[in-house]
Amino acid sequence: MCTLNRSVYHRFKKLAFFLAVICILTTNYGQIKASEKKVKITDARILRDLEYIPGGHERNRLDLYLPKQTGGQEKTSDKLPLIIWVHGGAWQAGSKKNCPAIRFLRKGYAVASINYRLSRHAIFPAQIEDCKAAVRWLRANLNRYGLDPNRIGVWGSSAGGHLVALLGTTGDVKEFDKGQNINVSSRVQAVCDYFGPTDFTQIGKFPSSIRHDAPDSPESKLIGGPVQQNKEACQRANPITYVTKDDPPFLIVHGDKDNTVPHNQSQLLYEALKKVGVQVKFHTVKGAGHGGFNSPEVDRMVDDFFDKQLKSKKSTYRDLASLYPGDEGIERDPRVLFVDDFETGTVEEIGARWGNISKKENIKLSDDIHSGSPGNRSIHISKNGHLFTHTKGVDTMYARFYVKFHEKTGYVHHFVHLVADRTPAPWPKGGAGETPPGDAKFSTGIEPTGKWGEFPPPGIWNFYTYWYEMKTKWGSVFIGKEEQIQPGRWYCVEVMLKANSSPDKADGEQVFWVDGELYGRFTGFRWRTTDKLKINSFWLLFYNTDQPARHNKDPHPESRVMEVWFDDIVIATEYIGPVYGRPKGGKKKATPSKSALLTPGLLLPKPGEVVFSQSFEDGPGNFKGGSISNDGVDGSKAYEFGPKGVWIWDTYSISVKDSTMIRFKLKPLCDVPELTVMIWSKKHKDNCRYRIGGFKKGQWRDIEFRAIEARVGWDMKGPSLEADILDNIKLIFEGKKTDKILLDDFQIQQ
Ligand SMILES: [Ca+2]
Repeated sequence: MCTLNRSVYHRFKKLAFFLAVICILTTNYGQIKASEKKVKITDARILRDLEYIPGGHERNRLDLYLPKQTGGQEKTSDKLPLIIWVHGGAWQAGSKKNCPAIRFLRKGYAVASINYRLSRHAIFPAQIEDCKAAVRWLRANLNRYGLDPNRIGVWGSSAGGHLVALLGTTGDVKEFDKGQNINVSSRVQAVCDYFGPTDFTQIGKFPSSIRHDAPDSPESKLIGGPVQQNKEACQRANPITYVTKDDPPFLIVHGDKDNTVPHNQSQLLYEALKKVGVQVKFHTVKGAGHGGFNSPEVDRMVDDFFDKQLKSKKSTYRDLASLYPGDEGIERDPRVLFVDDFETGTVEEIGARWGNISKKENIKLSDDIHSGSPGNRSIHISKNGHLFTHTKGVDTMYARFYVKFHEKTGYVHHFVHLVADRTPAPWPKGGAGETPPGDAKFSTGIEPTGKWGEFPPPGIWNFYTYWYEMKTKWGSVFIGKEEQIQPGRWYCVEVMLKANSSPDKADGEQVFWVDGELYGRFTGFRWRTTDKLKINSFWLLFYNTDQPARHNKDPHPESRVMEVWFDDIVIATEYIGPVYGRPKGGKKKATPSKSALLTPGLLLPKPGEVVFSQSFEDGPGNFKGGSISNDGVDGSKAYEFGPKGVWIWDTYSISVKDSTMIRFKLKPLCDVPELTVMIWSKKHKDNCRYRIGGFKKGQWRDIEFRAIEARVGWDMKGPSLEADILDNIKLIFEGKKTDKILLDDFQIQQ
């Protein structure tokens, strides 16, 4: 009974297969339906119609299938391999829609399925140019999807088999790389070729249902003329032409009864690859025609092939640094935001390119370098000092620095910080003991801590973090692996700070590594309430007081030497890794970066037009509360006011944007500890305040602040003036009736 059923089933299967072959033949080896069998997609994120040539032909699109668990792999060893499916259809038809490779999603691969221009859109080499453009685009964008740029396999059937074979053998050929991402490699690491044509000049010599030598054959249409009269074009389109021993491993599968693309086409490719020593397996499916193998054995062979070549392979690409031996040229990588190796310039010049330096007198260049250093110098800070800089604002920032503490180091008060600041200033802002507003600021410091005396100086690494949801007003501490930092030894320290993806999601993270080893990962942060707040500041800080010695009950604080060395700083949007290998030319010099604040419009919006101004030359205008004075800037007129203040109402009406700036000059004629700017908020039905300190009696001072920095509430943590209407302003201060301040050159910029 069982045997009978099975035999009926087999006969039915054979019949079905036969019918399928007939169908295929009638469409001129078009749709390889039988091999492109439908696979159910579960648990995948599907990104459809991604333009791999932005603004290119409508066929230059691909679908990307990502297993749900991808994303957030910051080290490349965690990243997934990718299989790219190239459809068949005689270069005349077919679509990325039916993609048999999606079965690999379950096995922990990502899958892409591409369209390319058909022969009616453009003749060869348009098709291979498109395939290569797709590989380059994918490779350039893999990181953001958590994929490994060094483990890309390709699989295609029939015309797609021809194109994947070409991708495999032309990895070292430049002529088909055209257009965008041109510096990105189009090499692939494994090729599975399902019965693709190869040598068009020989394809007509074997039995086939197609007259391949005819002027309207698929091959003739592809190369733009009858194959036998265009042998050179055939050679150019033949994967065998480009076979070299550095080609990636191949798996070739072909039915011995293929009546469309003769089996011999694969035989020729196999022999050429084998001859030069390329790793190749040629599997002939007995009795099978043009695809439709429907064989678990063949499926398993393909699975094993990709598993062996991609999945089980340790990627040679470890991290960003491994692409640039000795960090040479790393500053030119588009993922890199800032570098300094301290090989160039004086301390003064270094401070100038960073944008801000403090206690210059405590900072000097040193010839003490770490063992992997590709350079000759590091920077040395004693007691206190900092370098502070800005990068383009990003949602995820990685920072790497090398650091060494003095052998006799004590406990350190504050150390290196990453900061997100909505209204960046050239100098680091204070804020200790203040909870920052969720739309204005968050920061994390990677710092050594003695953990209340448990560890000798400088202690162990921990994060010291400020954000709007922190529990205490003095910030929060996150301790990772409790590994004593050895004084007098160089370390590679790396930090990652990742903003939450949207205001309601608590998916922010912070991670740190020491010498490439993960030491601490902390997740679940809602760092910010608006995605306008970006991570944009890096603070190389060495700040010391006697407080940590007390907290850690240091018995010998007087014997401590507070000195530190830093080197090889790289800030990027991807995991960087320790310096890898040596530069080609021995020692190298990076072109150091400069602060993003020094490039107008890169970090701060370019100032718009001045929409209101008053310099008091023709009287007070609508300013009230004071009187005209002749002691203005450069002998001009000014406006003098007392503690009751100066105000202007209903004279202008300006909507508050990120770029809206308020500027004026003040000269106190008395001692004024602090002045408050008050702006009535229509949105919040309350006053917004902005406080200014640091005045010197008798000295003019330029005040400039972004209007959104004014905040409801005296503690400055309330909502900002964003999207409010600015139509009034009042300046007040505390003092005696006779105390006076001069105001001049008042301006508002949109
Ligand atoms: Ca250096």
